[in-house]
Amino acid sequence: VAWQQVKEYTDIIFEKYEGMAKITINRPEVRNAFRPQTVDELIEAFNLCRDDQEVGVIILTGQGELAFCSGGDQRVRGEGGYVGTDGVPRLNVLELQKIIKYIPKPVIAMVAGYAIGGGHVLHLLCDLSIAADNARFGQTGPRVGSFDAGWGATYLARVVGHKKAREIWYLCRQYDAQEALDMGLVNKVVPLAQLEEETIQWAQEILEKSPIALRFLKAAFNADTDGLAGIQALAGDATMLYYMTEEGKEGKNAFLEKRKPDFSKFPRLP
Ligand code: 2NE
Repeated sequence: VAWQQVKEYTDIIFEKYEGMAKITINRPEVRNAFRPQTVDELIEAFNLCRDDQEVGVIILTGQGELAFCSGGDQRVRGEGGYVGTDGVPRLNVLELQKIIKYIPKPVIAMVAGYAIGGGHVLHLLCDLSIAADNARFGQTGPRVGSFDAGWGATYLARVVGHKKAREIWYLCRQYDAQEALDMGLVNKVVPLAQLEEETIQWAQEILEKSPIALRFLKAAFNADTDGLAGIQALAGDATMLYYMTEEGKEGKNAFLEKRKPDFSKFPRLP
């Protein structure tokens, strides 16, 4: 695939090709750990994908074969968060998590090597995960003085069950690709050399499907886990769809034309 760069960044690579966007964390020297700048760039790229009507599927990955992402860069972890060039400690990866979960387009994690700590949570929050046979998964928080008691714990329990999620967090072990597949943490395991080809195949199959159907399904899956915040997003999608109907337009047109709306011609379906 002839990926084309969308915009130049320091810590990530952002490319597009025929409806697919590929966002690559590009810090292989630290196993693709993220610092505040990395997260800012990822957030911007995801927001660009959200607004870009050509993009139907986003692939999130890490540069090289050794890691998808090893979580927060421990070298810039200060008091109260990860410290960027502005000197302010932040946990802005939580904002990134929200965008991955709420962008109304499927996000596929393409995982080679380690998906560890906060990097494991990123793959977890992607809609789908395709793993190379060298992938390794795990949380490290309680070992390195950190934890993600948000989606990193609770959504993990939804995906793999409570017993397994507690094991993953309490023991901080690593799990290979086959173990991850067995516990429902990834969708497919392929030889490393076929990872991108397989991921693109999944992306292309998704691109053939109805964007609004996919959008509502993603919103429904989120509404199931995210309470009123999830319902808000689902309801926003319903409103978007309603605005596209003649019935929705009649209300707006009547207001602008200073007349009573005539909804009589619209059916009251069973
Ligand atoms: C990822 C892992 C298992 C890889 O092991 P290995 O043996 O393949 O590589 P090595 O030698 O450990 O790492 C290569 C270089 O990358 C750096 C290392 O320090 C090393 O640097 P040099 O010695 O060559 O200079 N590196 C790797 N991960 C890094 C990191 N996260 N920050 C800074 N430098 C890193 C192994 O490296 C590992 O276990 N890494 C640490 C994983 C980890 O604990 N991540 C943080 C979890 S907490 C978190 O992410 C978080 C959260 O809990 C809540 C909110 C937000 C974030």
